[in-house]
Amino acid sequence: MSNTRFNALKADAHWQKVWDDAETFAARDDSGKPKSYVLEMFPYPSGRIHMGHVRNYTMGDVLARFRRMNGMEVLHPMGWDAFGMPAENAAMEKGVHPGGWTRDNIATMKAQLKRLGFALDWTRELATCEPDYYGHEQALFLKFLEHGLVYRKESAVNWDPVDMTVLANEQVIDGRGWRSGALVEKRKLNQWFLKITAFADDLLSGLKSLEHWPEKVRLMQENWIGKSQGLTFRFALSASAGGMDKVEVFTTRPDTIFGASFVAVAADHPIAAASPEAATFVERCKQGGTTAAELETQEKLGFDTGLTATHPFDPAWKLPVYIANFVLMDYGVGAVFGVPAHDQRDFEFARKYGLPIRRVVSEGSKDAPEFHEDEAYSGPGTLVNSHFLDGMDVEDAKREVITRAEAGGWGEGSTVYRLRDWGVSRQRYWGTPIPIIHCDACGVVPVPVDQLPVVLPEDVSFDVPGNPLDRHPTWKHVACPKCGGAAVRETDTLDTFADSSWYFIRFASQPKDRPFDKAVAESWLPVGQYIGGVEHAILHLLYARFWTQALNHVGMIGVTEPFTGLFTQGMVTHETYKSADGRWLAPDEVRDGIEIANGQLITLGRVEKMSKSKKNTVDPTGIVDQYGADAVRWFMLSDSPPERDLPWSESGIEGAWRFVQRLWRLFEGQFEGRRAGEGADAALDRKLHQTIAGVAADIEALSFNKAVAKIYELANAIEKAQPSASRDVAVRTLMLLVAPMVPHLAEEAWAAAGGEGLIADAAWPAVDPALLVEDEVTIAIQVNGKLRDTLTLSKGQSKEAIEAAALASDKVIRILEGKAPKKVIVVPDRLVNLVA
Ligand code: ANZ
Ligand code: ZN
Repeated sequence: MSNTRFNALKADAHWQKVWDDAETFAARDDSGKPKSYVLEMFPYPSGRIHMGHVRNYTMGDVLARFRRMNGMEVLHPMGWDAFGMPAENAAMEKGVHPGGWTRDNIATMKAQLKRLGFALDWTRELATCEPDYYGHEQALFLKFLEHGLVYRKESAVNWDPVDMTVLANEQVIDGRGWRSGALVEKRKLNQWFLKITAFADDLLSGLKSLEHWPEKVRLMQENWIGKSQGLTFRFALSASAGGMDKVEVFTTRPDTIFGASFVAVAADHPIAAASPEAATFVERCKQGGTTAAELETQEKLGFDTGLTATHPFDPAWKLPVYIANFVLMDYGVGAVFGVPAHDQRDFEFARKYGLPIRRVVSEGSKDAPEFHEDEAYSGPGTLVNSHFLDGMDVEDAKREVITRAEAGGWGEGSTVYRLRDWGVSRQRYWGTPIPIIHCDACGVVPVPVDQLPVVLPEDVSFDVPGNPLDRHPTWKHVACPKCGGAAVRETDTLDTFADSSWYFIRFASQPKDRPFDKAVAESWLPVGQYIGGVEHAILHLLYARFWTQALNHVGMIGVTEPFTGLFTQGMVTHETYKSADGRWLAPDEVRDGIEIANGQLITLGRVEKMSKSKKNTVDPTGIVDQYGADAVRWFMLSDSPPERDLPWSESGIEGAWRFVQRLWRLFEGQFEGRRAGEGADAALDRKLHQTIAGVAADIEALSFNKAVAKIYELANAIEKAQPSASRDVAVRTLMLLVAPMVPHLAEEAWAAAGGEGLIADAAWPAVDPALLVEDEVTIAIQVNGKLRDTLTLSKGQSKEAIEAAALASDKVIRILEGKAPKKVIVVPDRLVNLVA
């Protein structure tokens, strides 16, 4: 048998061209086959593909190819999340145009993806930065506006006075702009909002139906939505303040009402604004952080307004009213009553300002109360010191107080959410223009749908900070669509999360004249398997779910959940290296613990996610050129469970390459003109069918590493087997089993073996269920009732054969000291008991 080497470079190029020319992976809307939608999160075109992409797309690819082989019409598309800040940063730093920079990157990355042989439907490729995508997004925005799901509101933003732009919270580091380093100011700007809060309950209850989502992601979304049920009620004030003679508060613990010792309002509450003496304190509060986490850790500070609030159940009981830095204006109603004994924040506050700590929930019984001395207790228990609530448990007491408040007309049961409406305005050039015109006479006027898309002007400059749309000489000046008078365009663009909130629908259906066709989109949706990084667990996945619910609400689509299956894959990691003088070194600057350039010893750092900052990245393209696409794909699937991190290693990729070559040598035996084996090999038949079934189940479960392990085992079994007709079948079947993973090798072998058509189009091998049954049994050998040895025998052996095998056991011979047993009891297929 000749041993040729599999020439991956040649095979990769050849088969990629064949698939491309034949549009093998173009999904047909009307094939009549059952449909399957497999999607990986589309990439941001940052420049080059990284190993994380390779791993993500390989996983989706295996599933897509597998489902095609199982007779499904598979939609497996690819596109580009192409708007965003990095393009503008490149424009500022390198003087290139964001559009040119982005489109160049797309071209590079597309070539890199093609080089990996992914079974993608390139006929549906889209880039969110092109008017034929974002124009339809503008239409959807207007549709939402028409249905009251979009509104405009003045709201505070982080303003970078040097870059003259609004910053996202993540872009503010220690109070300074992440790029400019300038002290960030709070500014009030008119901003557009999408009413995601209108869907808070639907987004929450929808999570229950998402059984094929990781539990952890569902929990993260649940917490983000943050539903709280309680009571909103009003305290009468001793004097009116800020035009109010009452202060409204929200509580989730109405049961603790008799433990109250103060009322507190947020620094930007109207009551706080009404007190001139509080101005300095209020100013100070505003400088502190405002995120929930920051508020949790900050020192609790308050300002006594001198006002008092009357307890709703006791007119003689007056509570001091404070302004406090731990009360948020945009949660609940921006005011609370404090119960130091049962809320940790209130506890710290009370300690600082000498307020009473009244314990009203006991962990013990009513008569033998048990309390915590040095901290607040927020768990369940029995009500004490609480008049008509005494003896009730917490839940009953909550209900009782709500009932009395509603009966008395001073409060009502209510639900609040942590979720805020989605502010989508960005003072940026490289995004979807918000299709609105501002007219002095008519106010806010939507751009008429027949005038869409509102196209971004190309002639912009980035030599001065700020939004180039704002200072463009002509772009923003338009005639008002209503009155024809001089008007200006909205110069804000949409948050790029809007672009990724519906791209999966556009993939499914892309008519020219509207965002998508309802029936066609519904024939593909929801995405059955979505694969991406866990970093998108909240924002992207929540926005996409909201957008789908909103489209459903306005009658544009029948589905309510976009992704029924979600998988979050682990990261690709690599060792880190540091030079003797503390510089990060790239893997190719190091050999055998030595920095190649200067021969000095390096220090080995931790294994971490591949990142440019630590220089521990490996560029996929170089590796693919060296080992071929299949070896890279195989390595991505083999070593780690897909949800765990995959440590990249030279030895790992080499091992994958060797296995690809080993498969080739196995396959060669089947190439045309080779002599066929004869006769059956029952054990190999069984192994083969168990592998077919096992690999199929593993791929469906995305347990690729397990599928790989089973393929290794089968390859071993085939290599050990004698020539036979069974062996020939096993080798040909193995080509099919590995086709989703190493498709170039599989095509090459299939063609050389005279297989019909493309292996990509071939059917997944059928399983003979009879061969799945295990036919070996383990039989226990006992001597005087004690387990001494076990036998592995084929099923259904005669009593005599089992007895003979048991007596031949070395262990048994030793224990019986060569003598014959007095008695032998055989339970076929189960056990042998020897009585000595
Ligand atoms: C009295 C009370 C007693 C409270 C007690 C808690 C424990 P979650 O579960 O997160 O919704 N709260 C209400 N509005 C607030 C605001 N704008 N800023 C800061 N805190 C606010 O929390 C609800 C609880 O957080 C409410 O119930 C209120 O304090 C506080 F033993 O009322 B509670
Ligand atoms: Zn007008």
